[in-house]
Amino acid sequence: MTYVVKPKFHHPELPKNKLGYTHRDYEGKISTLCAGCGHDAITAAIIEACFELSIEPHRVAKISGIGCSSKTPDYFLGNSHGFNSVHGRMPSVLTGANLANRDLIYLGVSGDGDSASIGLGQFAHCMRRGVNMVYIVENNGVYGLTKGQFSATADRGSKSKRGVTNTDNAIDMVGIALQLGASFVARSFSGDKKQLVPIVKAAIEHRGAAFIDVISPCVAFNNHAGSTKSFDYVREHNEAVNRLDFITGRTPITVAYEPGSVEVVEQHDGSKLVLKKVAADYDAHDRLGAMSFLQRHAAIGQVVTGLLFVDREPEDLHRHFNTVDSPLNSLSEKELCPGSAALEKINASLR
Ligand SMILES: Cc1ncc(C[n+]2csc(CCOP(=O)(O)OP(=O)(O)O)c2C)c(N)n1
Ligand code: SF4
Ligand SMILES: [Mg+2]
Repeated sequence: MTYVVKPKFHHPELPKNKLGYTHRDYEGKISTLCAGCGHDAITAAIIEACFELSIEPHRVAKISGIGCSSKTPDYFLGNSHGFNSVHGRMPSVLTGANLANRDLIYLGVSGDGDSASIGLGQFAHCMRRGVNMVYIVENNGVYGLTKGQFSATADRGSKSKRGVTNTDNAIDMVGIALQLGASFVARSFSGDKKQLVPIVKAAIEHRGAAFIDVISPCVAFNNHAGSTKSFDYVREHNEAVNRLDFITGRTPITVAYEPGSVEVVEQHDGSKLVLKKVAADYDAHDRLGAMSFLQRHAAIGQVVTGLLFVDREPEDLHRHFNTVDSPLNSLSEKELCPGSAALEKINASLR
């Protein structure tokens, strides 16, 4: 409950990361979500990922829209920057902040209602522009906050809690992200922390638009038989294509992996993704292959999870715009406004 204040004291022996911080330093307020909500498990995964990466909390900006999912940034990274924006508008607010200050880690948190309906256009444009961010959709197939109406990601033929059948086709946000050029695309499940934590870590280190669709059951409105976003359904139909380990640039790979079943993908900053293939024929660098793999499995009711696509040479909006290396908020007035002679030169070049 909001009026319950988290105790400040903690066990003196809590494990510490490289910065000397404990998990408590990455937590936020006490969650007000329903007990058992999948979104709380995603919060825990984000806390774990940031703790393990030894991220300085003041280097993170968490931005969300409206919904139970969009409330969650209040429950993690209490010492980071945060902005709870308007329904469906997280991507444009985040894009603006990112253009002004490229030095922060941008964490966009949204829901399936927030991003697949009112915010669908915003989602599409920030993916196609390659905004350097982690875009997490906490996907429960319903509008949880407004009492469980079907969202646009609800599967056709799935049933509401009251037994009404959804007759609309579902929007697959992973499919759209792939089509729009996102350079890191993954799907996971809030009930699979082992898979979700390394995916979040890898997405944070990725320099480009990283999209993660996390199936996150709504225990109040969409966890019954007939739902395809329930804990039982996802556990029974989960088809993982790979398992991911994430290794930062400085850490040598010491574990011996069986050749053939593992691929090491090096990112720009030297960090490494260790992809353990589960589906032998799956290639996480084949955008078109990923799209048809997804569709074939969706047609037989399977939920494909894992790192579905990663671009070895990602680009981002700053590179496309050829912006200066320094964040705009650190430039002086003279640099931002170079004077009438410079303006005259630009105008002359356009005549
Ligand atoms: C402009 C606007 N339209 C409608 C609403 C009502 N509304 C609040 S949250 C929400 C949907 C939330 O669904 P989702 O993004 O899936 O989040 P969840 O609660 O399921 O996590 C809606 C329609 C609103 N707040 N603002
Ligand atoms: S209504 Fe659903 S989505 Fe919202 S907090 Fe409760 S279980 Fe979670
Ligand atoms: Mg939802």
